[in-house]
Amino acid sequence: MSVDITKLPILEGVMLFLLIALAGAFAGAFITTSGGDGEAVGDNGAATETPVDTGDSNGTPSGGDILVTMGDDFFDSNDITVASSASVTFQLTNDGIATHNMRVAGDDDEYITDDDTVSDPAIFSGGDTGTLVWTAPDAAGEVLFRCDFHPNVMTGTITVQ
Ligand SMILES: [Cu+2]
Repeated sequence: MSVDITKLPILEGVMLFLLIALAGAFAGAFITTSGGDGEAVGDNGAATETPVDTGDSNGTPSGGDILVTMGDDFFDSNDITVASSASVTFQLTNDGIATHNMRVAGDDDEYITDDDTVSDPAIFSGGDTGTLVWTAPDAAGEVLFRCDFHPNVMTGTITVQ
């Protein structure tokens, strides 16, 4: 059932041409729109992947080694972010002259209680290195840490997400 456009009157031929052009434009617009939607979904997908990738490449949120340097009297990283349930080994260095350590509070947000995690060694002289092996809670939240020798000024927060 083909239509021979040459046999149609001019007006009908023009109308048919316009109709086809219009249909094509509509289809094109539709494809562009759905393409845009697809792109948006792709962007969303990328957006959700990006923080995870960033985290993984930083080695921070999902666990592993996190370098923390202690100075007189501060932690160079006092705002640390990790993923929930992450197994973290803080690699500690005392770059200062004073004595320092690192103590992570437990669920009670209190220090010198049974659920604390303390660095090994518990006392760092100037230049000493050590570790603190710690597992992030399963729930998101904030965990406090400090140096026992400078508990008021040498503090930090681990954000669990
Ligand atoms: Cu200290």
